[in-house]
Formats: sequence, structure tokens, C-alpha cells
Amino acid sequence: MATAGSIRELTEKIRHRAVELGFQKVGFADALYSQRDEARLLEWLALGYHATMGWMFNRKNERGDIKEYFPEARSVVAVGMNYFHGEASGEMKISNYAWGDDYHDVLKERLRELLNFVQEQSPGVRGLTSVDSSPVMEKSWAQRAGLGWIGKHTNLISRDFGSWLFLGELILDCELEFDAPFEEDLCGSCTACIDACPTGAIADEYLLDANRCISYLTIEHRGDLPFEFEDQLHGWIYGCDICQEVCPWNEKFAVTSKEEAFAPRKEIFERSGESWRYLSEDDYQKQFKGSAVKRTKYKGLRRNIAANL
Ligand code: B12
Ligand code: SF4
Ligand code: SF4
Repeated sequence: MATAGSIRELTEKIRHRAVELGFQKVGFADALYSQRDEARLLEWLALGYHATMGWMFNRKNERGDIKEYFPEARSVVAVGMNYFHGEASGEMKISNYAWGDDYHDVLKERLRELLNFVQEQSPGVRGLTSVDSSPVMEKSWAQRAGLGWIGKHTNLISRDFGSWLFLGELILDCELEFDAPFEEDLCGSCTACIDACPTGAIADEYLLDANRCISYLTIEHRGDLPFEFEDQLHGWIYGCDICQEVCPWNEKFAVTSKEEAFAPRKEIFERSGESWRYLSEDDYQKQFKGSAVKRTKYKGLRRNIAANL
């Protein structure tokens, strides 16, 4: 039978191990259903702000209630990894998050190691690792575990690294000692992200319309770009960082990541505008092997390059 002392000890061991594994942020939240989060998700879907991302709709029950996804869930270990390497520049811009190796692979592997560690410490514990693609509301879990607050641009911001953090979770069926949620909203009266977004995608504070978001259009949208946005990519060929680049928390607190996996690949970073125009499928396959840019496929990247010419 676990005692308060043994629960605390296990929690602190996990925190320590997560830091050793390269996570700058780690916190613990009670795996409870949140009516507030589910209501916001359903409102967002009802507005059609998920655009063509049908998978956001299809698994809404699991996304809206962690117990639907993992009925035995008791604790959520929320982690954040700093990936900042500078602001995007040049005629053809790729978002900072995709300059190195694919973060899904990097975080998943570390979270699996963390799960192994938990199971060594406490045999019989079961858990799931989650990075981006699982039906889990990651920003909300990070906020509930005390990592930071959700800003008006809808990304999670921390006091110490700004919003340049990848998020991931380890969902466990054992009890841990929980951190206090991050209750403050440090956006205050600032509206820099909303004012800077060139396509008006931040429909309201804390509410993003993916249909208008360059990140969605360049990464997730398949086929031709909607007519209205054909010439509205503003130099971005994969993702978009504008709302994060103008955020005062990022201007003040961005720290260059020491994670080698996220170091910019030279051949991507130093490519001239002109040479993007002639990117062959062969070059694409070689240069983006193991990179998040693979998500948009050669066809998608070519479409985005053409839209910026
Ligand atoms: C779908 C998705 C997208 C979509 C939609 C984005 C969105 N804002 O929902 C698109 C393709 C546009 C996208 C873009 C990007 N994404 Co994305 N995306 C996701 C994904 C898979 C789901 C997000 C989700 O659930 N959206 C649904 C809506 C309902 O959720 P929400 O915006 O979080 O809503 C919350 C708040 O807005 C809040 N809220 C609503 N009203 C109010 C009112 C008040 C007063 C308050 C306080 C809060 C509040 O409540 C909601 C629930 O908590 C997550 C991974 C995951 N599994 O969670 C990654 C994720 C959010 N993406 C991520 C990243 C990095 C990006 C980009 C920065 C990439 C880029 N540079 O191009 C951009 C950012 C664009 C932006 N301004 O949001 C990271 C964010 C990390 C962080 N620090 O926050 C995540 C967590 C992936 C990861 N594992 O790291 N993404
Ligand atoms: S990622 Fe770009 S297009 Fe999307 S909300 Fe931010 S500034 Fe607007
Ligand atoms: S730019 Fe301002 S309003 Fe937007 S997320 Fe940052 S602090 Fe909040």
C-alpha cells in the first residue's frame, strides 16, 4: 500500500529523472476530467475552427476526457522541452520547431525511457506516452501541471523559456503528488500576437481559427490552398512563428536550446530562396529524412514554395 511518503518519493524521483533526460519543465497533474476544457474543445469544433483536421473531431470524446482514452489514468506527468534556435529568416521560412530532427521521435523516446524508469521503481505501474498525435489536450495538461499559462495566441508560455517548448505527457495509473496548476494569466493587456497575425487567424483572445492559420495551411492542409490564402503565406513554407516571435515573453526569455537533435540542419537553414524553387524530390527525401517537415510531403512543400514565389 502506497503511503504519502512513498508517493512523494516516487514523484521526486520521476521529476529528477525527467530533468536528466533533457526535459527543462516537468510537473504533475491529477488525471481528472475537466468540464471547462471539454466545453472549449466542443465549442472550437462546433465553430469549424479545426478546418479539415477531421481527426480532431473523430476522437473528441477521448480528447475531452482522459478517462475515455485511458480509463485507469490517475496522474499526468507533463513535460516541456525547449527547442528555440532563433527567429526564422530569408525568403522561404521554416518554423523554428522544424529546423532539426522530428520532435515527435525525440520526445517519444525520452518519455519511453521515463516510463521504463517508473516501472523499475514501481513494478506493475502502467502508462502511456503522448506527444502531439495522441488525443490529449496537451497545453491544458501542461497548465494544470504548473508549467505555464495558455497565452492569447493559444500556445503554452512558461516564465523561463517563453512558448518555445514542445509538450509531452506520461499518463500513469498510479498516484503521484500533484503540483499546483498555473493559475495566473500573464498576458495582461497585451495583444501583440493578435495584432501581428497577418491572416487574422486569432479570431478572439485564446481562440484560433485553423482555417486562417498559416501553420495549418502549410502543414496540415492537403490539395490546393484555398483561393483566399494562395498569396497569403507571407514567406512561410512550413509552419509559422509570427505570433510567437512578437510575444514579449519570448523576446525576454527565449533561451537557445542545448538539445543537439534540434540544432538547425545546415542544408535547410542556409538554402537560398532561388534554390528552394528547384528543390527536387530526391533532395527533399535526403534533407528532410527524420524531420517534421516530412508531414507536408514533397507535394505540399512544393505547393508552399510556389505560393511564395
Ligand atoms: C491541432 C493542433 C494545431 C492546429 C490548431 C492549433 C490550436 N491552437 O488549436 C494548427 C495546425 C493550426 C497548429 C499550429 C501550431 N501548433 Co499545434 N497542435 C495541435 C494539437 C494536435 C491539438 C491542439 C488542440 O487541442 N486544439 C483544440 C483547441 C480547442 O484547443 P486550444 O487552442 O488548446 O484551446 C485551449 C485554449 O485556447 C483555452 N481557452 C479557450 N478559451 C479560453 C479563454 C480563456 C480566458 C483562457 C485562459 C483559455 C481559453 O482552452 C482550450 C482548452 O484548454 C496539439 C497537440 C495536442 N495533442 O494537444 C499541437 C500543439 C498545440 N501545437 C504546437 C505547436 C508548436 C504549434 C505551432 C507553434 C507550430 C508552428 N510554429 O507552426 C503552431 C501554433 C499556431 C497557434 N497560434 O496556435 C505545440 C504547442 C506547444 C506550446 N508551447 O504550446 C503542441 C502542444 C504540440 C506539442 N506536443 O508540442 N496546431
Ligand atoms: S501561426 Fe501565424 S498565421 Fe497562425 S495564428 Fe500565429 S501568426 Fe497567425
Ligand atoms: S503576444 Fe502578448 S497577448 Fe499574445 S501570447 Fe504573448 S503576452 Fe499573450
